[in-house]
Amino acid sequence: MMRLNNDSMASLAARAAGEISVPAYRRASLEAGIVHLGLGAFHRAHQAVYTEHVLRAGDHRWGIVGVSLRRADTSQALAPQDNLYTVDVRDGATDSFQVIGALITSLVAPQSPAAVLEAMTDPHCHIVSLTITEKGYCRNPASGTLQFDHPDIAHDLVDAAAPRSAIGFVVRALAQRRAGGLRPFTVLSCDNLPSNGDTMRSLTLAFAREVDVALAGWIEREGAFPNTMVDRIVPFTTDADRLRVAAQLGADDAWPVMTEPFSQWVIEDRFAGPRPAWERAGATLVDDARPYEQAKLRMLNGAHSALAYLGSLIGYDTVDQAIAAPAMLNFVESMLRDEVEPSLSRPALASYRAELFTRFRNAALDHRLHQIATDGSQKLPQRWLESVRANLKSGAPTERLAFALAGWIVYLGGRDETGRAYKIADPLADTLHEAACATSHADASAAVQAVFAIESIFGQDLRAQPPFTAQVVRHLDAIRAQGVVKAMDACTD
Ligand code: NAI
Ligand code: CS2
Repeated sequence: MMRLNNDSMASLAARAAGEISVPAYRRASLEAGIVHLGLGAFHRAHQAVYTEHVLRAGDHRWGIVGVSLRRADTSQALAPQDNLYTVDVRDGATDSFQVIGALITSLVAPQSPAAVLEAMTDPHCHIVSLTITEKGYCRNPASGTLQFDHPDIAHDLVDAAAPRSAIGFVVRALAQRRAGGLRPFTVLSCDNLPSNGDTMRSLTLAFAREVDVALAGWIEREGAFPNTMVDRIVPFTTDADRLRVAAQLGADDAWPVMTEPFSQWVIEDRFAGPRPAWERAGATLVDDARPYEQAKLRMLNGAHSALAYLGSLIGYDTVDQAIAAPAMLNFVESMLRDEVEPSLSRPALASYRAELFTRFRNAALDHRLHQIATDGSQKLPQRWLESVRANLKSGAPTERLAFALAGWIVYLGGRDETGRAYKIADPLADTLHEAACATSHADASAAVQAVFAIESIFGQDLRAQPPFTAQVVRHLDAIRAQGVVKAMDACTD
């Protein structure tokens, strides 16, 4: 079978007779207006799709230079196909396919850090966006401060010319732009972090102050780090997805991405320079994205994490399987309604909640619970613990959030209720496993104490909330004694 690339695209378009949407603009005319760090599935199915719309409408300033900060696999897959790839949108009944032309180059930072810096310091580059996962920010998840002892940060402070971390690249490129008389680019975090722009700004400034105080002052005055709320479920791509896309395309695509029809992007409209008219592609430009972003992190992602840990323990593999279980649906619905929504200010929360459940039921996504369960130490502070803190302050209930935490502690044991073992994927995996399992099963309170003592997740305040920790202990005992479903039913009654 032929390979997707610039040459094969025209014949694909003719063959598919309008069923596959392909770029009709001249890709060679694109300027490299955006450098994107973290060329994973999400960027390619979300921000790149909005940008593709802008390019197809005729504004060719916004070609994307994609950068992998870790592995060469994405670049190796995409380079032989001229960086074209397919987005397969599944609504559960049908698929629709779009070939994206926005990605003009894919670089691998460890192979060529100088090429990445060159792209970031090009006068055409106005935006550096990021989807580097929560752990890519090298921050303490509880306090939000930069981990100066993180190996990548420690490296970049010494060897600034060949950075490893996203923050090292951003600060080095901004220093070079300042030295060259260029304006700063806008830094656009698109990760699931609380106040992702403000967070990136404070980490960047903390790093820059160590390098050059005058540089930090310039970034503070001239730089822009808008907050964003990003939402589209994008599971990792499997070989079955590749076969399905090839069958439709009539050509091999080594790394297509698949996603749901829903897509939302709320962006604070404060850029340091020009930006694409993403609003024409459906993005919402606002003054303050935080109400949207808080609701999304605590509701969608909070529910996802509860489904991931509790569902995995029961033995489910995917989100749609877990949400089909009446006990799970009932639990997650009441968790959102009674314990998450009271502290949120986004409009129309009840309809937002209903829409989430429809999205979770999309079985065509085959969204693996294991993917969501990854990196809990980096995710849970913003997904669950912020709701817990708000409720402890306001007097709203915390029973289900405590139950979810107890479920996570059981999950950290590494074995589900059917006896199946799984791997805990988390930068703190060993510490977490040890804390959750160091004590005998009879002593749930020692396990809760040990887990809550991990300050980078829980801070210092939550372990000093005896009524709340007692709830977690009680649920941990109940799950261990009765299993998740029975304990959950008792908790939801
Ligand atoms: P992915 O696994 O396809 O890609 C992750 C990317 O992050 C890769 O480019 C990888 O090299 C990079 N990365 C991983 N660890 C890193 C580190 N320590 N430092 C720097 N870069 C690192 O994942 P995907 O689906 O692209 O998701 C990435 C992020 O996008 C998520 O963590 C989340 O913050 C955000 N997001 C994802 C959504 C999804 O449904 N997949 C939806 C909304 C946001
Ligand atoms: C998920 C998210 O992997 C996870 O942790 O909760 O990536 C989720 O799919 C997205 O945030 C949806 O927008």
